[in-house]
Formats: sequence, structure tokens, C-alpha cells
Amino acid sequence: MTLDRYSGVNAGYVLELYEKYRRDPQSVDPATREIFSAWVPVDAVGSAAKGASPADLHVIVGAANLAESIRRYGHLAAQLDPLGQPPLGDSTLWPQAHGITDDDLKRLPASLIDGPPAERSANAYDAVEKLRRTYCSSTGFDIAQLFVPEERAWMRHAAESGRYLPPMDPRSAESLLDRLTQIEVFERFLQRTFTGKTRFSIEGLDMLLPMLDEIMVGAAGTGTRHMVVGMAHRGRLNVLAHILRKPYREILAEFKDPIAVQMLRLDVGWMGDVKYHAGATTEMPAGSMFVSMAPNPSHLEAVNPVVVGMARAAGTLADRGGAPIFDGTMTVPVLIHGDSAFPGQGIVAETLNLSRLEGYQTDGTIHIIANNQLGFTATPGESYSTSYASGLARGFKIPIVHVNADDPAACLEAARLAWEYRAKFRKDFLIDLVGYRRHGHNEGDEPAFTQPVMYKRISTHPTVRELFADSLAKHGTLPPETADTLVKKHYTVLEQTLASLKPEEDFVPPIPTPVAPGIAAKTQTGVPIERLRDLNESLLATPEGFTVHKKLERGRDRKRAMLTKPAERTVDWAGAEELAMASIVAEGVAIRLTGEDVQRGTFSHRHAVLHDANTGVEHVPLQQLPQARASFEIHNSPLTEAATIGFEFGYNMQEPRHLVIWEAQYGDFINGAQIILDQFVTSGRAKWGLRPSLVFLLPHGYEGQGPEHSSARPERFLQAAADINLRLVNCTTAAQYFHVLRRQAALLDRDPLPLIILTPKSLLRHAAVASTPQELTEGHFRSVLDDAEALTRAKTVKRLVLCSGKVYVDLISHEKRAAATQVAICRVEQLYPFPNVALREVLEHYPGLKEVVWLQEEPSNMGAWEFMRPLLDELLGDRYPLRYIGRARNSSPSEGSSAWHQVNQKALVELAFDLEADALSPSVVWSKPVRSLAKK
Ligand SMILES: Cc1ncc(C[n+]2csc(CCOP(=O)(O)OP(=O)(O)O)c2C)c(N)n1
Ligand SMILES: [Mg+2]
Repeated sequence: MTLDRYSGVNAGYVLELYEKYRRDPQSVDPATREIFSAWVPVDAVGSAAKGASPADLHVIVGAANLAESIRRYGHLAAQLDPLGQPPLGDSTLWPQAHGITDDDLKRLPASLIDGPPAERSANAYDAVEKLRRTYCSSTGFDIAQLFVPEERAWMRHAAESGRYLPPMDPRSAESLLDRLTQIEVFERFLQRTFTGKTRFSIEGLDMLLPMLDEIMVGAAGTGTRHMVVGMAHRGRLNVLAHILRKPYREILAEFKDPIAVQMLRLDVGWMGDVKYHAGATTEMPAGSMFVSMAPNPSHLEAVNPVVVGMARAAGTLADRGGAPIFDGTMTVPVLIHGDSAFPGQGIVAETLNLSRLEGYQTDGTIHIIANNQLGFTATPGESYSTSYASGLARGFKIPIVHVNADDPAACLEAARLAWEYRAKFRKDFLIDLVGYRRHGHNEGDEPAFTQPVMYKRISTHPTVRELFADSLAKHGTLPPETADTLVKKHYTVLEQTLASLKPEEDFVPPIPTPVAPGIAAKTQTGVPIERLRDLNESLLATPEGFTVHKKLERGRDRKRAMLTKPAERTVDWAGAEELAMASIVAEGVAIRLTGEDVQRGTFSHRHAVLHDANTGVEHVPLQQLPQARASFEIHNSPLTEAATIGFEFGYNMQEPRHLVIWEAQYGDFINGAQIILDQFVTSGRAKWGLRPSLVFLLPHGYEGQGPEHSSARPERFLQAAADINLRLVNCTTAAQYFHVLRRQAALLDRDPLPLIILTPKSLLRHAAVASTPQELTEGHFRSVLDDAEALTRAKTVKRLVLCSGKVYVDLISHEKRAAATQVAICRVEQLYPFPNVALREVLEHYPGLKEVVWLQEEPSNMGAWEFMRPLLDELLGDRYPLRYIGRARNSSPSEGSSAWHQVNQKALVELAFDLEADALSPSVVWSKPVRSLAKK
């Protein structure tokens, strides 16, 4: 028999033990001493063993292998399903698989098994049985994927020592029974009072709440200031009532669904949402910690990054210059997932992927899968290819603990472990809480149509409250009548609340604060030239000995001279942006700017982070501003749209006074986050009374790059634009960009709205886009820019061309522009809110006007045309006909061929100047006048 047959960790363990024995025979227990006294391996790498009895060796290594198998794969034999479905099991969990017997184990010392079970056992058999009770009972410790040995050892020790198992003394047992009764009675009362109304009962996963209690206690006990919870529909009302302490009165009033005149506040953009989507915030009784639950749309798991972003903001100190400071002990995100949604929705993986990235990490999110073994009607086999619902998370090397939801002590242990692990290792932790769903998917649903066997079993399965009460009574911990007394107590509270309910008064709609009209238009955003020069000088300073890449020096030279001549167009897009941001942090508003490659800028124009050409050391000018009174942070985001935008949305919700900016690589890619835009950004105000104010920078413009990289799909935002929910601008000058950013910072408190900015690509450095320093020092953002040149010959103008964005530059750069004295070109810089007043003024400037044209480079079913058309119609009335010049309706945003793009672009620009012309290209439309002319 040679030792190398047992290579690997287990042989290593035996050798280690042997080494210990060799150095000091007294350091191992007597039985081990006896074995080793007869056995001498030649060396520590597994050569032939001399003097050992082959049988003993075989048994020692077999025992060590068995213990290791149980530690690694014991979860496969854990009884996780409260409904009794037996576990998969695994043959390596039994002695036979390792060539040994129970009797062999009984002859071996317990110390061979190592760890806490060994300390309390007479022999290896006893220790293995204890291991089995730890790893193969109601909890499955799925931790073999941990790559850091210290973490693995900590988890194993925590599990095997049972040090996080709760004491079930009479007091704690009674309070847990009281809590479980409160949870169950709440659902039963709602079922009885509002039969069939959807509430997405928690029943079957009731332990979720006591687990959240444990996490809260852990968090509050270590000085956490903010816990942020994210969850979907299942059990949400129960969590709102009992964790977020939303008064029963308000919840019951929502069930009554009253309609009162004061609730209809369309004037402030509020329409409300169903009760199981609402968010809430509460302060813990001692005032030490806030607990928030983010509002949630139906879109499963979409809230994940929002919650993590909220938690990040809650732990960020940003009230001084430089980089902000994140302190993970201040904050903890807790995400409750569905067992079908977790593996199925990609945003879960996206959010997990943020967890260790510098710009996004929160020192660990605690995840709980509320696993009821169904997704509507779908079974686990129809929902995921992994063994467990949690399988996806294994790749992130975080601990996963599966636990049977009918075992209260095991559930509480899992919650405590989660908190302690997170606090110690500052990483995510996942609990897979395995229960069942007592009713149908919702309360009007018949589950037995699709799951007859399962539901037959559920119909006779006692609730966890009943099981726990019975066990307490059986062990004499509590008198048997306590259970009924508690049930009555909780029913009484709910019945009394219902009896005194005044639904119209008790219903509390989260209506957003109204804003005095016109604030945005009145906001002055100029910055005195001396201040700008000061800031510019600070921005250009580099640390002693820092070597800037030589190709960047030319740009920096230009910046040095940028503000010397007030009336010359010396300020380009990037220069204006940097000055705007510097002035904003100098005024005390922190900035967070993220997106793919934002530090350099997709088009190599920003260079907000300089890298020393020799050493690679970074220098961030906006973090070195002596004038700054708030922080600046900039992070290249991972290649993710949905989760990163969700994250920024959450950050913005939590810290509305920071200017939060997300930049798309190209504007197109924002549609990867369409759910976040639709469900949170553009409708969060109307549904939940939120006041988001994050900024999107979306490169947009037709430059012949094909169907992708051309359009940021402004039509999507315009379709969602209504009442007071967003601002969409397509500005054409550096100064306008400067002012719109500064306006956004100035309005964060008074009139916050999401701001979408369509930004240039090739025009970033174009002379036509550059502004004079004077334009930064004076005035404000202008929603419409009239044609300064045409105004000098206003009387000759017969056609007013309205356009927005980059196509304006194509128009004014065209050779026909100079001779086309009958044409004025006006830029609509703000597409939403529609600049009605400003456009009305423009019309008055041209006394000989005969027609108005909306010109765009996008196909007619995209861009702003379909949004503008009825608004312009109304504005023009019967005074002027309205025409359209642009690409024809198309399913694709643009031509794939650059040459074909040129043809179309030329055609539409030429049409603008030619009052007689007919179509020049089959794919460009020169529309007959629409409605107003037809009416004449
Ligand atoms: C993105 C998305 N797709 C589909 C749905 C419709 N839907 C609502 S709940 C549900 C089942 C969810 O199952 P699971 O995640 O296990 O949660 P459970 O309802 O069982 O708690 C489905 C398919 C949805 N809400 N969101
Ligand atoms: Mg489910």
C-alpha cells in the first residue's frame, strides 16, 4: 500500500497530523498517537509508507476523505424541502464510498475529523455523525466554491460549532412564536376580509421576516446607519407592515382602494401604483438606523441594482473636495429574490458582477432567495439549468446557505451567519430559503390545475407557526394555550383597525412636491470669467514630476489659452464640460460620473483621468481642485447598461443632492436598460412620487456609421415624456452644454427631473460647436436658438426650418446656405418640455414667413417628428403650413452604407434650401404640408 494512492488534500491532512505528532507526540490524542507510532512515511509528498499497516492507512485516509466529502457535498443530502421531497443525496457521503465501515470509524480517534465536532466526540464515528447533523440536516452549506481559505475555514467553523444557532430559551421562543403569529394572522385576516384580492401572500416562507429581524439587529448593533431592502411581490405587504412598519391603517385603506378628489393629482404628475409595489422608509425605534424599501415595478429583479446603488449612496461621504469616501459599515443592501426570477433575469448576474468593482461595491449585499419551488406555474426543472435556484451565484465565490423554511432555528442561524460573514469579509452572502407557496401565484389563482400533487400535500401541511408552537408545547417550553392567545391578540389589533378605518383619510398617496412653474427657465447659470480662469488654472495643474502623454499636451495648451479672448470661439465641448463640473463642485454639489470608458471618453475627448506616461500613476484634475467644496468621482463602468443605470438611479434616489451622470458609449446602447428607463426613470414620479434627477449623456447623430452608433432613440424618451417627468435636450454648442449641466445642478433641490442630453460625436471638436468664453459667463441655457444670421434679413425669410442637434451643423455648413436668403434655420435645443413660448417668439421674428419645416436626419417614425408634429400643428394653427423633411419611415434607424448615408444626408439638406424642389432621393421625404394646409 503506498500513500500516493491517497494524493490530495486528505493525504495532506494525514501527513500534517503526522508531522504534528512527530514534533510533539503529546499534541495529538492517544488513539492517533497509537496509530502513528506504528507508521512512518518516507517523506511528505507521498512516497511509500514504511512500517504502517496497510489497513490502518486505508482507514485513516478513508475517514479523512469521508469528512471532507460531508463538508463539501453534505448539502446534497440536507432535507431542505419542508414538503418532504427527499434530497438528491451523494454516495460519497457514506463510509462505503471510501472503503471503510462505521466500525472502522469507531476505532479511529475523533481528532482525525478535525474541527469542533472532533472536540466533543469519543471517536471518529461520533465526529462524523455530528458533521452529518451540521451539513445534512435542515441547512445545506454550499461553500466549496469559496476561493479564500480563510473564508472557507471561517464558514466551516461557524457551521460546525453552531455558534450562530439561536438560543431557544423560553423568552426568545415566545417572541419568535409571537412574530410568526403576527405574520400568519396578517395574511389570514387579509384573506378573510378581502377574499380573492391579490396580495401575494408570504405563507410558506414566513421565516423570511424573523430572518430580516436578525439581520437588522446585527446591522443596528454594529452601527449601520442605513439598511436598504429590495424585493418583488411575494410577501411584500407583510414586510412593509412588519419590517418597514407601514401602519395597518394605510395598508387596509389601500385594499379599500378609495378614489377621492384630493388624490387625483395629475397636475404634479402622480397616478399611483398597486399596493405591492410601494416603497417605504422607517427609523428603528432607538433612532440608530433607517430601513428603506425601494419601490418596485412588476419587472422581476429590476430593483436589484437600484437597491445596491441606494446603499452605496447611503454609505458615501461627499461633502468635501477630492474623491468621495465610501464606508461600508454605514450601510447594507438586502435583496430578496424569487426562485424562478433569480436564475432567469440577467440583471441578477449584472448586479452580482458589480459587487466587487471599485465604483460600485457596497462591502457586501445580503441576498435571500424566497424559494417557494414555483414560478407562477413553472417548476424548477422548467426554470433553471443549475442544480439549485442559486447556482448562478457560485461563480462569484460567495457562500450559499440553503435552509428549510420550516426550521426556525436553522433559518435564524443562516441570517446571523449572513450578517457576520458580511461584516467580517465585506462580501455578498446568499441564503436560499426553501419553503413553499401556500396559495396560488396570487390569491385568485387555482394552483391545483398545474400542481395537483404538490397542492394536495400543502393543503394538509401545518404552517411553520403551528409546527413551532407544537414543538414548544411538546418540550414544555411554553404552555399549549399560548399559541391561541397570541393568535387572538393579533386578530384583535387588525379587527379594531378595520373597524375604525376611514379609507379616504387613511390612504396616503406619495404625491411629489409641486414645483413653482418657470423655475428652470429663470435659472441663471453664467460664471464670472475670473472664476472660470481660476478653475481652469487649477484643472491644468499636475503633481510634481507628473508626465502627461505627449499627444495630450497639445490639447492642454489649447485649454491654457481657452479663456484669454472672451469673444473668440475657443471653448470646445470637453472644455465646457470640465469647467461646468469644476464650477459645480466648487459650489458644493458632488458629482458622480460613470459609464463605459468615461474616464478617457469614448471619443478620446474627456481625459478626466490622466495617466503618468512613465509610471501609469493616475491624476484626476477634478479631484485636486482647491476650490472644490464637494467630491468628484468618475468610474469606468463594466460593460453593462441595465444594472449600471439602475444603480445610478438608486444612487440618485438616495442622494438627490448629488449630480449623478451616466454616459452611454453610443446612445443606442441605452436601450439595454429600457426596463430601468420605463419602469423607474420616466415613470417613477407618476407611480411612486419619486423625484429622480439623474443625467444621461447619449452620443447621437447620423454620421454614416450604420444602423447602430447613429441614434440614441430620442423617440423612446419623447414617447414617455408627459406632464412633468423629464427634460430632453439636444444642444449644439459647448456653452449650451455648460449651461444645461449647471442648470441641472442648480435645480436638484428646487425642480429635479431626469435630464437626457443627446451629445455630439465627430462634432465634439468642430468649430461650429465651440463657444466663446463670454457665452459661459453670461446668461443661461436657451431652449431655442434662433438664426442669428437670418435675423439680420428677417423680412426675406419665407421658410423657417426647425431642427435639432447635429443636422443643424450640416445645414449651416452647406454651400447653399449663403444664397438661401429665404430660409431661416432655428434650433430646438430642448425637445421636452416643448418650448412653446420660445418658438412662438421665433415665429414673430419673420414677418414674411410662408411655411415652417421640421427637418431631421432620423427616419420619420423616429427622432422627434412624430412627437413634434401635433405640437407644432397646434402652435402654427392656420397661420403656416407645416412640412417634414427627413428620412422616410423605416424599421432600421439608418442606412448600413456610408455612401448611401451621404446621398440621403445631402438630399435632405439640399431640400431645406430649395423652396421649389421635389424629392431628390427615394429614401428622403419631402412631405406635402400636413394638417394646417390641408384645412385651408
Ligand atoms: C420580467 C418579468 N417577467 C415576467 C413576469 C411575470 N411574473 C410575475 S411573478 C412570476 C413568477 C415569479 O416566480 P418566482 O421568481 O419564483 O417568484 P414567486 O412568485 O414564486 O414568489 C412571473 C413569471 C414579471 N413580473 N417580470
Ligand atoms: Mg417562486
